[in-house]
Amino acid sequence: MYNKVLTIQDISCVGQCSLTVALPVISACGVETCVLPSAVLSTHTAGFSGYTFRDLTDDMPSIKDHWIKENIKFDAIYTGYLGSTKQIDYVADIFDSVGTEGCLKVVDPAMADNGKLYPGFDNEFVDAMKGLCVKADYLVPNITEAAFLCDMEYKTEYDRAYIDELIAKMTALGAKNIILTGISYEAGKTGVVVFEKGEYAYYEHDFLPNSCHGTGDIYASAFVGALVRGKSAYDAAKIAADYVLCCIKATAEEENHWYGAKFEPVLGELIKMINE
Ligand code: PXL
Repeated sequence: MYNKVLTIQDISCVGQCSLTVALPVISACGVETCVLPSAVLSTHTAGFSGYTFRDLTDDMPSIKDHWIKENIKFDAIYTGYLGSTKQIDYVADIFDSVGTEGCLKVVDPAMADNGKLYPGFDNEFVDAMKGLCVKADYLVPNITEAAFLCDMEYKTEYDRAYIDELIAKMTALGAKNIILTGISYEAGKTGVVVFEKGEYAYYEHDFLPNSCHGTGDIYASAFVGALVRGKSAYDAAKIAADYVLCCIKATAEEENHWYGAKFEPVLGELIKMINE
């Protein structure tokens, strides 16, 4: 079946993240990818200074109304970095009004990493994001975002009990299925927790020391592409993790490529995994 995905996140003109990742990655999975830009920035906000920021919140209702008029519906909707708290409410409405019946909703609460919120985000935004998580079939946070959503301390060293508590709190918030990225129980290893229909599974892989910016977006995009192509959540989570590893290795070959991950030269690896 040929499915159509809508992804809602910003355009960082330069920076290998958000829409400049989601569009090519999901398309490479063989899935039609429609976009709703949440904001336009000259670069992403992690490491560049003086970037421009055009908030597109006020364009969203009329774009949605036009789609409704044209009877345009999406088989899946995947949200990433959103530009404002008000926008989160609009996105919740978009979920309800332009999704097909059974539309798959994936929310990456892209707002924080390494224990900190991204510039421009505050507790009000976090609270609004909690409301969007309830609407998601799959929530794809990293451990920092999970800690913010649960009002829990962010830890760099933890055990299974800490992760179970995060999952229990996100479930209590109303999250259905959770793909929790960057979970490391052992030095030199990291992995992904796949919590689906109340069952915990874990895919562990090598930890690569040269972590790159933008890998969360690559991960969530590949996960969505694989899921829409009919893979199980566990297989999609595994494919996305293996693809991110390929991207990080490709990036390590280049000196000074600090702002993003070189995902383009290894898109072929993703396509192979999707078609296996
Ligand atoms: O990769 C997440 C992301 C997306 N968009 C913008 C960002 C970031 C992370 O910093 O700044 C604008």
